Amino acid sequence: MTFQEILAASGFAQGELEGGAMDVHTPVDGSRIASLQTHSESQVHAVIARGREAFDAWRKVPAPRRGELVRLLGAELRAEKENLGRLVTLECGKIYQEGLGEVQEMIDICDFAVGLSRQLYGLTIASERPGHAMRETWHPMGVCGVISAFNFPVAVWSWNTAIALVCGNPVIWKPSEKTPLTALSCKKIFDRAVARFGDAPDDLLQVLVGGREVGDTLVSSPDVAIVSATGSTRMGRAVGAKVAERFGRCILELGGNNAMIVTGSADLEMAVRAIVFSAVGTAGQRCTSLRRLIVHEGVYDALVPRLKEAYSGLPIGNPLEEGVLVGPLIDADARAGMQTALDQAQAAGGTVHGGAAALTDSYPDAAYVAPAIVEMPGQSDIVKHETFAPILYVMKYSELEEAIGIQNAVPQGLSSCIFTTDVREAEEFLSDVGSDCGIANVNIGPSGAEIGGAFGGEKETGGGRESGSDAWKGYMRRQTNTVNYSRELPLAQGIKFDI
Ligand code: UN1
Repeated sequence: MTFQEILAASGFAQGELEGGAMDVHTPVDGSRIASLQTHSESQVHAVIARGREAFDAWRKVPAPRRGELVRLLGAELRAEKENLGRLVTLECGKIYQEGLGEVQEMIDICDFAVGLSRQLYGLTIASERPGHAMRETWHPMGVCGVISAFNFPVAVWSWNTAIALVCGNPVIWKPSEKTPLTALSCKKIFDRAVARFGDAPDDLLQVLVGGREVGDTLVSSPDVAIVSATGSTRMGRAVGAKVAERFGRCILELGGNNAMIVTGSADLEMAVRAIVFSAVGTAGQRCTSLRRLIVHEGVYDALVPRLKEAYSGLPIGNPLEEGVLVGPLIDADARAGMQTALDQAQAAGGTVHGGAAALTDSYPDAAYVAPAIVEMPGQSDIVKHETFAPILYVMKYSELEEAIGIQNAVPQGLSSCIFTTDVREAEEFLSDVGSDCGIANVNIGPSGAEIGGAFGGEKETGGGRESGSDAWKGYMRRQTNTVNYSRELPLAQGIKFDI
């Protein structure tokens, strides 16, 4: 399919994506595929005001009925899986299989949220006073602002949106300026679900197009009760401070610097497959990508040559083509950042394998690279830094405690894993003295998490949790209720206060 055909299949009319000041390029070949109009500051304020009105209506709709809208969104996504998956590939450059996987993740979270819409359970609590009942209840919060990154342009939005909607909150979405088209496509899909639903209030989902200024206006508004932001630590630091200043609620999913420990007892065959998928999948541009490999000295010489061999045969190319496993980086800046990191690693004593620019003749305006393996003498500064590119730093260890120490000695705390067949090693890694990350896996790479678990991490990753488990509580207001059904008025703590 041509780029135009991919856009047309997603329902974009001729001319719909032209005439604005914000150019959108496809990383596939670097060409311009759209020029969009951006929202002005006053337009953003108007959007927020409409979001507030939508909230006033939506919170009155019973949660299971709100779930019905999300069920319809899931149905529309099922019908649109191939088209949206292909558009994801066109706009962010991940291979088509991963584009499809991303849409599947959206479908899965819709299913999860539909069930959740009947399970927003509170608690009953034993009161210390006779004739009293205590409980904890959950209520809609208000408008939920979602800021998403280019690398998961639609799935992360859907985790937030499916849950926010069943919790009674409308959503205002500010996608990355690198991937607004997938957002506009999701809006069309969402509008179809709304039409089938029948009586939803207007403006349950609004999309903002623009750069940082648009995001700033959104996060600074006291009418945006929740800001869920995914992206770099730098972005999160700015957003978190703005939201904290007005005591808003933030859900932050920021940088990761994810490690795998391969112990002496590991199944190396499995480890190789997991390493390659986690380190080069999505061209190393997942928050959960594997960036650090900590290998027991006893298996280092058996593992690393196998990895180099696997890397040497990786099909790099147009992500729309079948059989390709490594697509392009998002843009030239990303490729330059990768090269700088490799230079720094080399200066710190690292031995670099791969990492060169690729396909420069066929795609001179795109940013393809060969994934790199870098053998490091230790965890130098550059290894502690998240470079959003397919660089795998490899280090050696001798004792598990030391390996866990290396794994934890970075500012980020998103995902981690251990490959071992020894239950003691596995349990230690998952224990209180093990991995300090939000996600810790055994015999599975750090990426590709299922939506059923809570997703997010500690330290500079921001501490937020999205998607499954009880992450929904981040989208609701908790209320403690005490009801006196007696004819007395006993005070708590036994206080006497007779008048
Ligand atoms: C991200 O990169 O921001 O676990 C999200 C994974 C995906 C989500 C990644 N399910 O790799």
